[in-house]
Amino acid sequence: MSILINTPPLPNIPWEAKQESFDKRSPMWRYSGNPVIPRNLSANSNSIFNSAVVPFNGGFAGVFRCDDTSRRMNIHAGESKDGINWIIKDNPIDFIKTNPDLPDSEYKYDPRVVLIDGRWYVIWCNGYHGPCIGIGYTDDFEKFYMMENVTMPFNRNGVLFPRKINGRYAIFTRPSDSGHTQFGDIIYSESPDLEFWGRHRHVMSPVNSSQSGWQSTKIGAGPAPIETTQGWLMIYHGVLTSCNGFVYSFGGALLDLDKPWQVIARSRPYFISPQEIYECAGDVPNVTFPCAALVDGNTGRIAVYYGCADTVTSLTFGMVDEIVDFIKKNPV
Ligand code: BMA
Repeated sequence: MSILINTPPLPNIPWEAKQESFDKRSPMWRYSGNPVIPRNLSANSNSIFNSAVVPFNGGFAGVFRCDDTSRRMNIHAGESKDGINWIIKDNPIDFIKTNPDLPDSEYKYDPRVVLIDGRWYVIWCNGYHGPCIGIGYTDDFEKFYMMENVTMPFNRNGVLFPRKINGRYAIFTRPSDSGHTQFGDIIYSESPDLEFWGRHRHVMSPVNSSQSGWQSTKIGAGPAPIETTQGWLMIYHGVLTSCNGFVYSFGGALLDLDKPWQVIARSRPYFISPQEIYECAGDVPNVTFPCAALVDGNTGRIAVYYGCADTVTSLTFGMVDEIVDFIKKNPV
């Protein structure tokens, strides 16, 4: 029995056992075959990173951030039998508007995908007079429908919860500015219908660098929160400002199940920071950016997909009970 709640079994989760040599200062270890998605996997891609993967039809499906060789940002559908070898469509998703008045999207990036009540919802950072949070859905990963933007500009890192909380849909966002924002807190909001959002609650701010430098500039939610008996497990990225620019790492926090804006514990050390060559060298050096987690409800295995150096996509593994223990034993 794992500490997971409402999480179905996923016996074919991509997995590689922990090696003896693994770095015990983190509860997560990297896949030895990283990166799993190279930058040029689809016809015109300059880079494929910060992407979302879910179990689908006995295999896996996903929505991938592909910047093309004109350096335009867009999201593409993809499929895989094993979660490691992917086929990604050459063309971006052509969203069908659910309302003819919906404004066009100037660009799309950093998607997340979550199953709520039998439908797959896709959220992304949407270009509409600056970055804001876009949302749509699909039932088959073939046809995708776009809904009204969740937020006005400027906002990034929209992450939906996998179920309603107290009868309403729930989301994290990260209000920002139009540039390479120097600040960023995680905010929680609720909606009765996925269109009108309110009841905004502050969740977490960056931490003073004397306590936890990796998350001292800004933070943003990553994969959809994972429900456990110990609270929602939120894996999130944190940013440090160095003399060479931003450094993106990730760690985790536990949040109250009924009031997810209440933080139970938050990790002081990171889980993963840019250390491997594919995390340190690329279009934007020193970025590890998680957007999706596969979870096996039976064993408690977790596989996190994360973008590396804004160029390729990699996998890292952990056990839910060890991750939760690590957060509780090493809090900020
Ligand atoms: C953020 C987003 C991410 C990116 C990160 C590092 O603002 O654009 O997509 O991974 O910067 O460049």
